[in-house]
Amino acid sequence: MSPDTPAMDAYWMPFTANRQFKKAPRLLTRADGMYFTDDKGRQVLDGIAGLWCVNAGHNRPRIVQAIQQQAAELDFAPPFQMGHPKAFELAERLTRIMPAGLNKVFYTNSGSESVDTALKMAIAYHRARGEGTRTRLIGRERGYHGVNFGGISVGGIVANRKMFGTMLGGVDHIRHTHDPARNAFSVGQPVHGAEFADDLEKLVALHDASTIAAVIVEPVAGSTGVLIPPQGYLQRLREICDKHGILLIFDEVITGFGRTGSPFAAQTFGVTPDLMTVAKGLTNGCVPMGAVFAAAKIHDAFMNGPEHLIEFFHGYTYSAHPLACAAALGTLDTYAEEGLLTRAAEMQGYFAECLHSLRGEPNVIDVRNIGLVGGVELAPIAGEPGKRAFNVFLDCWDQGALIRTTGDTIALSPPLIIERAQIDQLIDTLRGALKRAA
Ligand code: PXG
Ligand code: PLP
Repeated sequence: MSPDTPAMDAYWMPFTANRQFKKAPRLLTRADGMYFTDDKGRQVLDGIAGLWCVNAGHNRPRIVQAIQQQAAELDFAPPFQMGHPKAFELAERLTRIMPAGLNKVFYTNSGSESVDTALKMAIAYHRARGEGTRTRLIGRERGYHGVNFGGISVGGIVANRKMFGTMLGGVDHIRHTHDPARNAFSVGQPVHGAEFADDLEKLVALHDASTIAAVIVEPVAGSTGVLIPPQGYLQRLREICDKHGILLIFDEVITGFGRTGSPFAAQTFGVTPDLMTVAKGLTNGCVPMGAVFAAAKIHDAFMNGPEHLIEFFHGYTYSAHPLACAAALGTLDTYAEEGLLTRAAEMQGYFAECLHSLRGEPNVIDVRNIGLVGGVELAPIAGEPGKRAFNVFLDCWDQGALIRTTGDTIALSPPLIIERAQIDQLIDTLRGALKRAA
């Protein structure tokens, strides 16, 4: 540890092996473009866009300037019963890139808050229309919807749920779509598995549609190992929801803002939800911000009653924070100027070719990809799940590349500005680490 290493006792780190980390800290001190710099001055290639959020790369001038100017001009404005111009400007700008059919924006500060907001909107929407029995929420196994109580209730990650008691009542889950026996090493969307969506029909038969408010899924499950939707799956989910009056929520916290080759995965897959949650890439990760995009019919259902009364009893102190709005506007400018919201579609062929060249390396049992997202699943070390992938992560860090692991799957999601030579560097580093982890 260098003499400049700070004291580390007080900071209880999130989703971190605290004791292991503090014995051998990995500290980042600067970032620019595709690279971090660590506390020893090493350059580390960012293979995961920070944490799936820095889609335009680091230290982008328009975003930096926007934040600096905003801090000196209007540092805070109360969001309840008050407004500021950039909050409205940003919402209008967002409607230009959203899937047709969605045109209302509610601001939050994170993906987790977006999820809980969307779940509350769904339940309250049905009640506002006189269908107050529709309170049940349906999630999916292996879903990740953040860490608040609503999100872990509909989520499907055992470790994120088992410590926290009973969570929300009235929640059920459909099966996940991961089917390596039929789909291993699929390039892009797997062929098999549209029928997994029929689980929703089973839950309708069990609970009755009149009790179900909404279904929430990630179009591509990110945190649980990059699970790509089988061809026709999302379409079928949409059809079943329409048939039974159930709202469909897409959690696009990871897939939003260009990750899959279109501004949103809804556009990539040609399926429009009723509500969409976003965060991360909305501000390029520079200032915390999230949002829920809603169809007009949902918003409009609340616009009843006396006009001086609040229509939706929900909001955060920092909803539409001026710094976040400024950062988001600078981010949208950067995305537009550089064509980043569709750049993954241009790069995905080369990325897929390089990624799938890892097939045949030691312990690689599946490779999955869409846009600029990649998953490489490894056979676990017997009796030590997650350890092999974690060893690969530590090795890549030593070799100057930041990757992410979840269980024994390695996830890649580089900034959308990545060039071919950097894709080569990322995959070569990973290949070396895989060979050493054999
Ligand atoms: N929904 C989805 C689909 C996400 O991926 C959240 C909600 C929650 O967002 P916040 O901003 O509250 O963290 C996420 C976040 C990983 C990883 O390692 C992924 C996320 C967060 C932390 C780690 O894959 N996604
Ligand atoms: N707890 C207390 C005591 C509060 O007064 C507030 C907000 O006023 C909150 C929690 C919620 O904080 P936030 O609006 O930042 O989510």
